[in-house]
Amino acid sequence: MEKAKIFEYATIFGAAAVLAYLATAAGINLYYIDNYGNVYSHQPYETIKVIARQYVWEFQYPNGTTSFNTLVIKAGQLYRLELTSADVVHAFYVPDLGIKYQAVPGFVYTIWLKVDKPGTYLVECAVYCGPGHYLMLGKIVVEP
Ligand SMILES: [Cu+2]
Repeated sequence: MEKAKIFEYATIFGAAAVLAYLATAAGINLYYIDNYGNVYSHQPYETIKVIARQYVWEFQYPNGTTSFNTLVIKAGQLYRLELTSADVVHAFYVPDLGIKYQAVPGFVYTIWLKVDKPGTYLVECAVYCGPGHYLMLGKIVVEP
């Protein structure tokens, strides 16, 4: 093979290898990126299911227990919230944590959550979901 051809192939395969590496690295990390661009790969996390329904927030923990309207988590621990709705469209709104996601029946939205400051944070429904919408208040209790 002449030198120009070798250089041509080297360029093509070199570029392909770089692109393949970037796509793999991005693909792996995309799963772990939160709303703010924080990447949580290689960190242990717990999954909590958040189910919105008229007019209550349901939280299902990994140990099989369930709570209503109050989510209890630990400060500094990483959580993967899986948000969905059991009936109509709601929105999971936690103003002090910068979280506002729609809860749509049939879809699951992922929220990576890590709160370092212990305290109580207000949860409200931010989409009018029926006459009891105003009742749909909850809280996140972050324990030290
Ligand atoms: Cu609602």
